[in-house]
Amino acid sequence: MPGTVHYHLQKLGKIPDPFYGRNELALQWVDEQDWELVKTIRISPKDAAQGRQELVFDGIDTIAEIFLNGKKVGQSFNMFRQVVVDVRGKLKPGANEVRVLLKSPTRYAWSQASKNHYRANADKDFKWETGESRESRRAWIRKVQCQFGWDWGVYLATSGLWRSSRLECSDAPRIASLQTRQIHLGPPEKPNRVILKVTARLQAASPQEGAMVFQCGGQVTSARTRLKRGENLIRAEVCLEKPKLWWPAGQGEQPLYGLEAVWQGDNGDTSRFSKRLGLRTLELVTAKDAAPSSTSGQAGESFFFKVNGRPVFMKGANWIPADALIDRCTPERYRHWLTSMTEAHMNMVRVWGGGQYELDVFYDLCDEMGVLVWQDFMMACALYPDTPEFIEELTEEARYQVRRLSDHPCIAIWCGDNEDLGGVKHWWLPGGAAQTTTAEARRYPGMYRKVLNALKGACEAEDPTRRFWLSSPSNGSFEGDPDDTTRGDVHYWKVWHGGKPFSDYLTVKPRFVSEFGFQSFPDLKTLQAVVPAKEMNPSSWVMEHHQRSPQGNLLITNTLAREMPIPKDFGSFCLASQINQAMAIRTAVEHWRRLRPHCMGSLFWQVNDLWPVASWSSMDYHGRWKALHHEAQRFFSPLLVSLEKHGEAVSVWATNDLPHPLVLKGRLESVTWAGKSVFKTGLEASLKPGESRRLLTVPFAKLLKKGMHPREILCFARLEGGNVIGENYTALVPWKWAPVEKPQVTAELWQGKEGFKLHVLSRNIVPFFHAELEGLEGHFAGDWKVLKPGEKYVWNWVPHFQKKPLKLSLAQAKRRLRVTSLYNLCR
Ligand code: BMA
Repeated sequence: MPGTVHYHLQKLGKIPDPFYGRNELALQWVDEQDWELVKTIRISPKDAAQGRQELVFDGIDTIAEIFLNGKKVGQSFNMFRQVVVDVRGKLKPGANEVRVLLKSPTRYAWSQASKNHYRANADKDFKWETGESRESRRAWIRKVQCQFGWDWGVYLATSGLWRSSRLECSDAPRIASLQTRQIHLGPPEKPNRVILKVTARLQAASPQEGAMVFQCGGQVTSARTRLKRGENLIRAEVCLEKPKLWWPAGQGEQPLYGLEAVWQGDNGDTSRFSKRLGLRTLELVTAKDAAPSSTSGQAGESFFFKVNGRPVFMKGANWIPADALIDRCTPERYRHWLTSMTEAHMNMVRVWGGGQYELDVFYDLCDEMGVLVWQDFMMACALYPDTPEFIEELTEEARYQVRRLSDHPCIAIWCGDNEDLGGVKHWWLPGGAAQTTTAEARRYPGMYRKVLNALKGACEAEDPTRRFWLSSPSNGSFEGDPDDTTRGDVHYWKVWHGGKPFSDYLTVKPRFVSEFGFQSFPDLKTLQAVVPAKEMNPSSWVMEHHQRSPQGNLLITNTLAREMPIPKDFGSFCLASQINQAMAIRTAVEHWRRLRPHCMGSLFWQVNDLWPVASWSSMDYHGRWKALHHEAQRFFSPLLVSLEKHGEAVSVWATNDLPHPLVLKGRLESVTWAGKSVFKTGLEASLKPGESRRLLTVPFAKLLKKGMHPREILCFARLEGGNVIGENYTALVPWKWAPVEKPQVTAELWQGKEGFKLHVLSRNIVPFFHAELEGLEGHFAGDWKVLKPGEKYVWNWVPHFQKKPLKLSLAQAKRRLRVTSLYNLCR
């Protein structure tokens, strides 16, 4: 430990890999058992005599009794809370036995549900494939909710110690938390000074005297204090002159300041706590529109984040737990995901409420890389109990998590839950699929309010610097429609779950989109590792197990037939589904970015997977980039050039997310598939920071030669200014009708100082050119591009998870080079 019982059983060879085939179903017994962890700790006579003796568990998963030398000393009901057990007087010099009895989470949830007199409605199926009740009990246990099955996830309800645990013996107090507030003085983008108001929370086992010393940015403040037994708050101020501000990725640097708090007891004992801070102001601006928005024609409320006084458009995606078995999430894997996000110009990630408050390494990396975090509290698609015990657990959890995380500059917002309000307002009305009774439906709004108000109260008390947002999606209040597009955040699912065409996205003009997504299959390699060869077909017995969205395969196949030529084999089908996914999300993001400042954020669903599965992710379980992640690198680029098709015309837009003005020149061109230029015109634009503007509209008639059909050409636009480049294209008909020709490409591998580079040049238009180095984990930066004839591209090879330099000659690498394109996937 830290870890899960499941993964330990797998490592010991007691159970097979739960991800392989349909193994998950045969492993359901694991979460129906109680498990026991035993450890012998040897302690010295000195430690056995210390004033403070505490067993500290940062996270017990989940229902547990804790025993020391055979006597029960503590318990746990919530995996999201720290458990501190006072064991003073119970330790003896020499061997001590610590035993943690982990109770079956599934049985606990079921017993709670039947013990109580009402149903907490929850979406998604409970052990759906084993044919057990469809009614979910997961809401009754404070545990990762998606471990009870989700529309992309396995049912593996783990047990274990999932964060670190330790025995602390000392005469010094425990520093339970250290929190700061910042007061910025001077211009918001360049303050002269930041005053840090620091609060340390000390837990002392006995009254004692000493000094508390705080250090930050070379400044030291200290105060003599007399501690009482129990909790003590010590406050101080540190003044930082000429502070260096922390910015989200793409807006500036991410300098971090170390803050250290040291208790120096007069008895000679010390304790310390250190963390890193980023100096920034952040505000969520929700202001009533003075007049109907010129974009939507409706008046509503803004919804945008202002960092250091500057409005920033949020670009990013939703994050789920990165592995169904958390112990397999190494820091290297976290680093890979976060680096991949910033490589795709993301500046925000939403830690979704059906998962977990992430491990420290996640937030540390977000701080370092400038990725803001939309942090949900861990409740999703369910109605949560309003029993006093449950509310008590939830508020304690919020206190602990907010104290733990609030100093991370990356955290932008606290949000109550995922889609629970939508459930109360829409899904769980009588007559719906949830079979809610009228009595239940009458009760639900009150229950929801009670739970959320308690959470809000705890959150706001612990962190007055951030907004508590009621639910995602919501308009910010209990009243009205949580899916209101004129205010608040929205989840837009009509294109996936509703089966509407991609163009439907263009009709939606929200203020901030925190979810919308489209599925695809992962890479064939990813599937081959968990699916036997004879099952390699999207709708086979095993493959359907690796597709959890009830309509998933139907929608992938239907929409492929709607947009794309039909792929020739299973591997090509997987890749074509990824192209289709990329096109769906590209349509939405480009549109919502064009709407800036009316719309100020677009986070797609979802960036990662927790096992190998067909899903909405842009990177698969192994961190392999799907076509969507490459496309994100283009559609999230700081200068977006985009082509909007409307009626029989195309408009060129430029959207500037950079913090400085741009003076741009370029051109719009239409080209035949064979590579002949048909129409060309110059483009010029000056853009203010944050400006998005339509530059030019050209009717089809001009883009085409007389007698030509729109399917015969593709339009390319490019704008350039200084070292900023934006480029893009649009087809005028669905890809399936485009007379794509056999690619005439040369793709040559070179070796530079920083590694391999692919030089790509084509004579005709090559849609979705894809290259890889077989057997190597990595990607070419620029991959899956629609190649413009005559244009030279240089794509760097970016290895994944590589610690040492690759020992591979150019000749060897060349033998591994594989290329394909839309044409090759279908013919
Ligand atoms: C969203 C999420 C998840 C779900 C996804 C895909 O609304 O919040 O609950 O996995 O849709 O259906």
